[in-house]
Amino acid sequence: MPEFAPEFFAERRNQVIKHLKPNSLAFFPAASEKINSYDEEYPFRQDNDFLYLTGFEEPNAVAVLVKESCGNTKFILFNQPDNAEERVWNGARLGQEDAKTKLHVDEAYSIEELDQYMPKLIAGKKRIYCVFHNNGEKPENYPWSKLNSWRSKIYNQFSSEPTKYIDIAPLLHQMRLIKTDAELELMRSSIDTSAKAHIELMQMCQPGMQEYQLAATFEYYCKALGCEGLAYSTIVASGKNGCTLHYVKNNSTLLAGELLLVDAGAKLHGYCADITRTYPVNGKFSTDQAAIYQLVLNAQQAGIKAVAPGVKFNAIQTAILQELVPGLVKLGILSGDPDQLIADKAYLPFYMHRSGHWLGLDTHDAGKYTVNGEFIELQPNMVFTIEPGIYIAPDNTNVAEHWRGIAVRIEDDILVTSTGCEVLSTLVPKTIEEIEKLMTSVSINNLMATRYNLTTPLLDMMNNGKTPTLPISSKPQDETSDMPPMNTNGCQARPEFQNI
Ligand SMILES: [Mn+2]
Repeated sequence: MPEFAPEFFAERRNQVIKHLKPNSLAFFPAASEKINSYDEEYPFRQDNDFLYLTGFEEPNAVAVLVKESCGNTKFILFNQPDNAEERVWNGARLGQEDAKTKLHVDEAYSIEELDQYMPKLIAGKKRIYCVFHNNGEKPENYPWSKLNSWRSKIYNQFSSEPTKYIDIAPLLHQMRLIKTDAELELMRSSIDTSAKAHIELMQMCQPGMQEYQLAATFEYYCKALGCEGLAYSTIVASGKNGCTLHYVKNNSTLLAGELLLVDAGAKLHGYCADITRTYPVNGKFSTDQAAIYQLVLNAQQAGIKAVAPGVKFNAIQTAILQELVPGLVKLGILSGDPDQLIADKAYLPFYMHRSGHWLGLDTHDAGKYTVNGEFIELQPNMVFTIEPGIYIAPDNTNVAEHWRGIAVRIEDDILVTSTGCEVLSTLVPKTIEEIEKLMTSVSINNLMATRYNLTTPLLDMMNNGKTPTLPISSKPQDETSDMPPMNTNGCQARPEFQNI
């Protein structure tokens, strides 16, 4: 598995620097830590623009690229100092000395010196570049409030304000849109891992299981196979829950006769996968489910077929609609002339999102879809999803009752090649025949018992949806008798773990 070398990020910074005018400065803040509750933080997630240019995964940092009038350039990093107390509580930080060798930084300073040093760096510069969004940061942080405070210091001390503030996002995000070979290798790997985890879920899916059990298994597989975690909150939506596009409660019981929609992906070195499959809980599609499923699959295949360099992004949606809408008419879910129905957007109650999105460091990756009102053309090494769906709301009284509550989405990850495209997530079965074969060919008890080393009560629960009957002692125990004895220093001894 490739780890990115410091030269890799240096090359990206050089690409950015090439586009900066002389006598300018660009700065990129790291993400800050976010509080989950009280004093407990969410797992840290780096700002992706910062990560893309530095490969540095600590919070409280700012990367600065300077281009002098003479054309000389410098990469300056402000980052957290390493200190003994921090090491005890949170582990070692990179610090300033190691930043020079490990990140190829020209100059590194403590983040505590930022507000003192930045006005000096900015003073006399004609142009300041930064990303003009705050990426969920509080408005009192980056970039505007910080810039304003540095500007006021410049005004007081140097009286030479920069003349232009320029959004560098279009340049940076255009770079992120076209993947390098090293990035593609990581994406192939995170997509491959996600595909394997999807197959596991298809094999273990049984009536009576809980949606969250499948969600937990997906995450387990992603991590067990070497990814750092999930690209986004897993959606495991059974039955009508699939009609809620961003359903993440995952707390319903899987019922025989219903469909299950699983939208889930792993993340590897920050690179995301995003795959959706829909399949019958009991392994066999009903006639109605099969009709809707086949229609979505045909639409997805039409969308994939439309992909080639030079084709505009919206050609995919057009191809999808030209398959989906006539199909909905044939099934009696829509009525009228298909072309007119497409023009009138009559499909919106059943298909209300676009064909897909860019994929990369973000699941909905950076990069524009239109320029000056025109959809952009596809280029080799772009990666995106194609994910048509049909969602028939349970309360939609405009359609026959037997259709209501059916939700199907099929999503694959697509790489544009020089001649067409490659489906990167092709490993996960997608045709009705393949899915039914996979779901009915495995003995669930054997699979669960051997792969997860599960005990019989838990297997019973998973298979039957019943609460397991665990052995209990015949007489109530004295509450205090389970307490471990006190050590002489007054602390409780740690109880020994027991095998079950
Ligand atoms: Mn998606």
